[in-house]
Amino acid sequence: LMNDSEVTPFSVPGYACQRRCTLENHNAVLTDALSLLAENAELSDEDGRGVAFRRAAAVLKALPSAVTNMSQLTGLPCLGGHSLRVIKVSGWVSFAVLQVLTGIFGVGSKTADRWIREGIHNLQQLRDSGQTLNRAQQAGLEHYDDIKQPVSLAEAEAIRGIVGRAVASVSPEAQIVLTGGFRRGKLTGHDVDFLITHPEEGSEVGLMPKLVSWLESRVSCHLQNVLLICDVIFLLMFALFCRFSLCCFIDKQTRRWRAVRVDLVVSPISQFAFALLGWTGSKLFERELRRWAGHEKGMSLSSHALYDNKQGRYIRASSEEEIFAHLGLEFIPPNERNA
Ligand code: DCP
Ligand code: MG
Repeated sequence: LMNDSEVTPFSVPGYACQRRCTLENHNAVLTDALSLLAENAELSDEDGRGVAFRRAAAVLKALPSAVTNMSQLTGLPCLGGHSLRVIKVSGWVSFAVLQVLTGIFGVGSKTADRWIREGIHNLQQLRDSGQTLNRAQQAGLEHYDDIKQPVSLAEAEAIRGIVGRAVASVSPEAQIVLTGGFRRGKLTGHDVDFLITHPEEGSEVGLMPKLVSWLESRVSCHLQNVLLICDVIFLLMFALFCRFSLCCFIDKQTRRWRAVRVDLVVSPISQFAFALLGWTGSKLFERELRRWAGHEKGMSLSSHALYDNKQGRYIRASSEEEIFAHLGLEFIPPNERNA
């Protein structure tokens, strides 16, 4: 980057939830580096530093063109010394190892840390180590390459068909929405996120276990007998690993089984708008919405509710638009929440 006093500095509002940020990124080289540093900080449990890097990356992502000159960044929010300086990265070896181990579904940084200290530095060493793995970790290790591979929009839609069918058979009136990155217009994702609700408050109770057992019972039939739905040969198994993370095995035309992460969230209709807003992301956009709500409005926002701290009461909303209005923010549609 050159220094040139002729250049007009960029101007960007302080909160990501005040900005419109599409998937078009003119500063990918810079934001990739910052994201990597953020990930590094998060893996070493330095959340504060991680957030600082992510905020800085989000500011750069919102710029209308590539940064050509350091002086354009003068006065921009969230770009502290850490982010502006070229950062000497030490400990990349252990970072790379951590990335591999925490990349296993069901393995967090604590577990990975323990394994590294026990001399486990790769998947083969883990397989050979005789470590006791829980069900999620076993599947994560077995399907490591599949789960690492991005999910395409076509796959997400095929899975929507499967899960939609399952939802309809356990609760005909229940509704299912694709959330997460795909709702923001992304063409690939690391998983597929769904939000499920029922128009009658209370009828969503017990839906998740019913859904899971429906899927699991189907799965055992499929083991004997491959089933064709919508031209997609799909589903070897569905297994509930943690609260709502599933792993499903589908095939595209390749006739190959494929593991994909699926996140299912069930929400009562009274909380649906909050859940929809909360699960659509991006993660930074969500964090910034909550920061805005707290610091600027004296409110607490979660994916369940909005609470007015001063008045001491919950504020109802039945759409995302209403929530933005309560927060005194201009409505930003999902495809412009890619902070
Ligand atoms: N979310 C959040 N905070 C978390 C986890 C999730 O705010 N700790 C919200 C914002 C995310 C959404 O849920 O955008 C879905 O989580 P994902 O991790 O699946 O994120 P994306 O769907 O945005 O990314 P990807 O496309 O990689 O799946
Ligand atoms: Mg997702």
